Amino acid sequence: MKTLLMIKPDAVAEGRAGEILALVEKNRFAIRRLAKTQFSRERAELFYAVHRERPFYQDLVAYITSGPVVAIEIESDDAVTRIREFIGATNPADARPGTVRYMFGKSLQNNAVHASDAAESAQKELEIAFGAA
Ligand code: 3AN
Repeated sequence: MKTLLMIKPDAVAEGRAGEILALVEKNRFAIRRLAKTQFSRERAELFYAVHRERPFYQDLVAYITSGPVVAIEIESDDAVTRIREFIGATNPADARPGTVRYMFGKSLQNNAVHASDAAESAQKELEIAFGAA
């Protein structure tokens, strides 16, 4: 099974991508594709479409388009669950020590990384992040 792990703009801008990739490798997740890319507003709106009605939607779109992201396609058994355990809780303040968001997240919005929350969203998000084949 495949999933998308994505390093968000502020973590990329602060030069944290290498450290986060090193953790991915240390945890023996197989990296199938890797791309540094900047989301257009259209891609961001598609990517976060499930949050369209939430009050933080516009901020989220502005944030994710604010600079390049690093998209990582991960393949493993149970990839969605295992990667979400690896990154930790959405709010870094609630994330367990050792998780990516505990180490690199700064706030609920600036939480360093994104990971797909289900197999179906993983498929859709991989297409948006890497562009349709
Ligand atoms: P996750 O990224 O852990 O799947 P979601 O899908 O609930 O979390 O939220 C998507 C993104 O929206 C989060 N990564 C976070 O950056 C942002 N977010 C979620 N809830 C809030 C909130 N209450 N205020 C601001 N940003 C939020």
